[in-house]
Amino acid sequence: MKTVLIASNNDHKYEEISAILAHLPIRLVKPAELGLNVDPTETGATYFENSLLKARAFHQASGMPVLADDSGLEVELLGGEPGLHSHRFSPKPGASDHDRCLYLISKLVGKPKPWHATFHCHAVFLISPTLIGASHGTVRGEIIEEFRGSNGFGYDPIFFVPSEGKTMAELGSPYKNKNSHRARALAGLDLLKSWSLEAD
Ligand code: ITT
Repeated sequence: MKTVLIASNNDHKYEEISAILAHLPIRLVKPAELGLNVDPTETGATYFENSLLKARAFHQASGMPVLADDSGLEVELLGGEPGLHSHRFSPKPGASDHDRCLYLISKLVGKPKPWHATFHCHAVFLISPTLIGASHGTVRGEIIEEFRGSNGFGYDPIFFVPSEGKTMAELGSPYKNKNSHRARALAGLDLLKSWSLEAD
């Protein structure tokens, strides 16, 4: 079976990508399974550039086809912040997902509601330095002040999906893996689909 390396050190992403792509005849591995210690600095100016940068770094280290994902949350009232800085958003050293959510709420308290926000994901599938596919996905919602639900990761407990009346963390993986920014980006990754279905 064809094997693809997930170019991410975030185990939550690995779990979600594995579930989203479960219908494809490919085996996904994470860097730790190969003993890879690669942690590229995300210096790109866009999600695409960061995703490509991660894909190239993991491909260079492994020689394998790789699948990278760069994601972020853009809040309208904050001019699109935290965006590309979603992981490094909180000023607290060693900040957790919970700290990042609290910091985001603290930036919004007092501002008019609803606090519209959009998750973005740019996925890159790189087979070789010149054979690359990319796709972008988004999901719109609102940031809320209270934490609700225990599924997912990152900003999911405070990301409310109005059409469902629940946060992404309450909706859980069956919903998220069909409707998230990541699910939508991966659904558009035609090169991954065609390559996985080609005979060896
Ligand atoms: P890698 O770069 O190793 O893939 P990362 O966690 O740094 O892992 P990103 O830069 O793509 O990944 O994502 C930045 C942050 O955006 C991430 O740490 C979360 O806080 C948040 N985030 C991304 N995807 C999310 C999701 O599906 N649900 C909730 N928050 C998410």
